[in-house]
Amino acid sequence: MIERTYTDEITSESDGIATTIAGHVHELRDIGGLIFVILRDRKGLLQVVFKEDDDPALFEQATELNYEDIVKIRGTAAATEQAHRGVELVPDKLTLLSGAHTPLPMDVAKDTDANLGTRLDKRYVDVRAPETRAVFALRSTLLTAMREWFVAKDFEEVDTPALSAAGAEGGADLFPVVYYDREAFLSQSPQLYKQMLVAAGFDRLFEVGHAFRAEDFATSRHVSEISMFDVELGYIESHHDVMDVQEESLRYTLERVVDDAASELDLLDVELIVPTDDFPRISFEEAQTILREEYDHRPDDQTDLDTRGEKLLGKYFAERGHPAIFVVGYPDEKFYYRQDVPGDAIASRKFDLLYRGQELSSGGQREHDLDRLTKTMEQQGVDPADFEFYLDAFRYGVPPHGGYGLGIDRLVQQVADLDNIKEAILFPRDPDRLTP
Ligand code: AMO
Repeated sequence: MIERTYTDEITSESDGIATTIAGHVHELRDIGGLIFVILRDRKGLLQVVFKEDDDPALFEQATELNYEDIVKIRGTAAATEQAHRGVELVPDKLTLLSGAHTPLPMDVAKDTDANLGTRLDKRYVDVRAPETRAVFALRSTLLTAMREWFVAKDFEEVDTPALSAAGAEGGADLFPVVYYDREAFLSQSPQLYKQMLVAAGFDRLFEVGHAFRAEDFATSRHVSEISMFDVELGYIESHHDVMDVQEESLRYTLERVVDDAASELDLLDVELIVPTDDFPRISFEEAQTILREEYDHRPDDQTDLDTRGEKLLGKYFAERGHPAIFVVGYPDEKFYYRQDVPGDAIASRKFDLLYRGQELSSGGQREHDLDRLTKTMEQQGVDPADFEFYLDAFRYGVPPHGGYGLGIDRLVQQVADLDNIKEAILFPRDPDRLTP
């Protein structure tokens, strides 16, 4: 390894210490006889000042530098009030490790000025910008925290296949792939496998994986490849047990982000409010009543909330101190949710979590009775024969169970307050984008 110190370890208290730093030339200012280089590494920025009078040969070398060149600089730390962080480096050796072509596709120091298309085309340059990099540091903190909650609560992490014989979420949105001599599909969701694993005795499980949706969309909250945090648990009494898990894990995750990603939130200029009260759990009918009576909004689809409806509900509950709510009991749900349960006042035990006016997850109690499951499939025009590999698991004993799938990209979008979900993904996929 090249021996070096990260810039964040060099502070005004490092005054007089000889050190070597390495990274990109973030900013470059030549003011005649003096060249200021701001070097950027993974941890931050540090100013380096080349003075012609002190070392003409080294100064000459610095005049050749370009933005984003990768350099190694040896020098001595000097405390100074002139520099942004109260310290700078007085260099004595400069090594160019790799040159950057000019012109650059965007100004990295002010990357958000470029349009999103250009930014995504040149993502490896775009993520160099500290504000963009902060999104991914925050994302990593968030995922680590969420995983930690589940591990601490005795959930097991599992891996289910990305290649499957049938889609769990509906036929039209599948990506077909050639699988030897037959057709297979990229997984839309680990749904069926989560349930088969509960049947197998994994009664507290989670999976962090990718799901693929061949949806034709042009929105700021959809992508074709999603990162999903999936959860399933057995021996539940109702969907409320599942909502409890989701509520506690999300609250913990957000608290950890506030503590552990404070500098990233600061850089992104976000004040993250963690919901402290219980998340309201309102029925689908109550949601529709609020939309109708408060906002005169009547979604066309009587079985779902539309984007505007979700936004309005988000506004309504935010004004009452609740950034997160559950909407429970959607009608006409997918075959794997329990629906029309005798005694229930709601149409199904399916819920969505809305956070700041956007759907973050779907979940619920599952149908674990084989006869009812098969009947619902038939009613919905789904051929049980295509799902025999799944249905067979229900013949050998399945405890009552439920779970949810949370869109990680949407959560990061909301937490980092990004306009477009693609900003929350390193290399997003959409109908027009398969590279880089
Ligand atoms: P659902 O299809 O609602 O449920 O997906 C769960 C969550 O995944 C996210 N999501 C998406 N994010 C970005 N782009 C998309 N195209 C996209 N599609 C979905 C959303 C959504 O809430 N099997 C069920 C979950 C379960 O019941 O356990 C499922 O996949 O945040």
